[in-house]
Amino acid sequence: MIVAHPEGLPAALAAQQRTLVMAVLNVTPDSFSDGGRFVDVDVAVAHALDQVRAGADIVDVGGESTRPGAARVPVEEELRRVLPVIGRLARAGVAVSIDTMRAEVAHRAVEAGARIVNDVSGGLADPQMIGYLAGVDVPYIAMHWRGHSADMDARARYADVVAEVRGELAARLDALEAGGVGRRRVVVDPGLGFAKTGAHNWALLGALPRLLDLGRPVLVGASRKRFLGELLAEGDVPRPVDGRDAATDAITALAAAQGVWAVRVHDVRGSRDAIAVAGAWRASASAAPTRPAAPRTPPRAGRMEADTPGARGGRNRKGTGRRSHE
Ligand code: PMM
Repeated sequence: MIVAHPEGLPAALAAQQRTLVMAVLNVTPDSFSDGGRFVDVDVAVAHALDQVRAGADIVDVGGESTRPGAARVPVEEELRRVLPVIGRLARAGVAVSIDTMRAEVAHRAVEAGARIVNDVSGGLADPQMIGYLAGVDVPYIAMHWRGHSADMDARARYADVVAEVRGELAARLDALEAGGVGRRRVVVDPGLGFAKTGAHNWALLGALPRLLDLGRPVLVGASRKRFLGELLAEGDVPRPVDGRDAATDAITALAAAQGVWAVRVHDVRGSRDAIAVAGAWRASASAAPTRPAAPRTPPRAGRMEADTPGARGGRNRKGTGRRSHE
């Protein structure tokens, strides 16, 4: 079951009953996976429209790379990169989110037509962000974050990564609420790869239900990230970025099956297919016939397989003549 959509989402998205797909559009010269490809406005807009045709629900436009070690860009440069692209996409009817840590960029992007603010710092990088958000009604994605890219790898220290990330996200929800940003508008995100090692990322993915029970929609951004390159490495050589989409799609399917609100991905079609598979799987699981009644004679002691569903069906076939699909 999908956790409710955040308040303030465009109606066409709020009507969807499935996990949403947010397409990545980095208009940066240096992002790890698509850096430099979309710095030209026409190329960026054409790519975003392709992503929408492939099934993207949201296009996430970012003008500042957050790859580990990246330096910050001046605000004027970030604005120069994102505003023309957002304006064109918004006029074309695309639901745009602005991927920024800066209140001023969020403000100008929303004025230009962005409908969602995606802040990888969860409001920690810019003291003006919460005040800005309190005055508008757009949904806000608050990602788990411990510091800027330049030194975030040094902050990847946890005694219990799931408990700490969960607790730090809960603290952001409280801070946002105290600043006038109601939690019903907020989506939370574990921030895979941000002050996290591969092991931390896997621990968080394995504990999605604990993040979902914060009571807020959850967004997962695993697409093409380093931990997938490490998972698929041959020897010491990580799988290159362009060979990580199938693994990303697998994460989308598993995350969608658990009810995440959205995935942020580069390969939109693969994730839409994965979401369709997860949806069909869940629907068939919930529509499965109820189990036949338990056998009257208790199973003989010492037969471990008597507790498996297959063994139960076998006994029923023998005992009642009923088959499981009847
Ligand atoms: N990851 C990146 C950038 N923005 N936003 C959210 N909400 N969650 C993420 O995991 C996230 C993000 C970095 O990846 P990229 O370089 O492919 O954009």
